[in-house]
Amino acid sequence: MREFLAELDRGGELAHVDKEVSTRFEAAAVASRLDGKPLLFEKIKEAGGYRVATGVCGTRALLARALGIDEGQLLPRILDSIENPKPFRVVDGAPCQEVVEDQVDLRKIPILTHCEKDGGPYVTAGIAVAHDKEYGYNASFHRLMLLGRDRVAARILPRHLDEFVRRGNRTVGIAIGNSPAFLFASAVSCEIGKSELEIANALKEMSFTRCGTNDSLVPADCELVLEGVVTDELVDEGPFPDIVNAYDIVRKQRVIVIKRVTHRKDPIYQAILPGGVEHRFLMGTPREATMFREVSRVCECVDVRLTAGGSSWLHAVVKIRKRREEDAKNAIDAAFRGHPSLKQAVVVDEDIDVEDPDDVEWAIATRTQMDRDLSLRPGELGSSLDPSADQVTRKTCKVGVDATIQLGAPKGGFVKAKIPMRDEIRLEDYLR
Ligand SMILES: [Mn+2]
Repeated sequence: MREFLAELDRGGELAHVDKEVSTRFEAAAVASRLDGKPLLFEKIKEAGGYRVATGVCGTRALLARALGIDEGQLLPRILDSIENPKPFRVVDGAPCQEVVEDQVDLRKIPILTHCEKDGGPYVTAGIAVAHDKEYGYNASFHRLMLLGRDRVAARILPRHLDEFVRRGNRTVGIAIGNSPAFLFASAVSCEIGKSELEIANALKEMSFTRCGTNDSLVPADCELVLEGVVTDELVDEGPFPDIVNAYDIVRKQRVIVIKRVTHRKDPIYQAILPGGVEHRFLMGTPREATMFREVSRVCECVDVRLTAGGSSWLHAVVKIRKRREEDAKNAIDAAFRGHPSLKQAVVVDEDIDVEDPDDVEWAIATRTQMDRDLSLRPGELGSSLDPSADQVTRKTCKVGVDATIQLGAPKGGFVKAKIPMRDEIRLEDYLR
């Protein structure tokens, strides 16, 4: 992360906050006002030794830059790293272990309190790495609610870390202050046994180091590591807002006891604003890639976007180059396969700008007849993060919209009228 921040700084793209800020609401308030912008808090009231970074990897442009590629190459590159993960190096003497603290006191770390009803201060950019003899190394994000000196409550969904713990692998290395490649790879959901560490290394070469109190690995160049043990003790976790920026329900979740903290000499704590641009980007973009893959299997997919209005999670726009009438309907089915939490899929032609909600709505307004182009799918399994879905069964009504031009229809009425010269003229030549 540090290397990338320095690169942004050289280009004048990192905003510095020199005024001393509190971890209680104030840092989150500033981060929220500058949502999506890389930001470094130089002075933290409650934790003198630390600086705090947010917005490190909140946009396609930032990730593409960190990976050294063009934005247009992003989805294919992500898919390639998932298909072809790359074995990584393990090194000793890592920067993240410059300082070793066996007397753990998590209250010395500037863990932010974000929103008014939050259950406590929350670690939002912590990535837990766990090991299993058969499945190898797994990395995943888990929000952590601070409980006290050496204890946090971790939201652990019934996915890979949960399975690892059930199989008796209780130790984790929780890495904080990570590079864009590791942040991004850790947000990818793929099959168990495929290592997010290797996906990260395929995105951008990196090395890992072994924890001191357990056999987990963490990125050698991260800022801060919490070495912990996942216990069977359950406590109330929450309230805390998730990606749709609405409060998630309070649940019984496991306590992780932290045995040792290691960090750099002048550590930078990393926070991801809940429900903010960076949270949505990291969580949503891997799903855009898996939708792109699934749609590409049934027709020619040009691009996929989860929309900002749909919290970069629930609504998608799929752009296709339509060759057969059934392409659009097949693309809708494929999009739902590629992202099971998806609630609404709109399929558009290649002339529509998927980044522009007005353009997408224009396609719906001028190219659909809803008795023909709308498909409702009631009673399907959706996202627990959608407050309107059944919160226990996750049952929801999904919707597909075919907003493509019908093949064989006279094209004239569907194409935007063009004004010649419009894009070539220099406005300075015309205005006083
Ligand atoms: Mn995994």
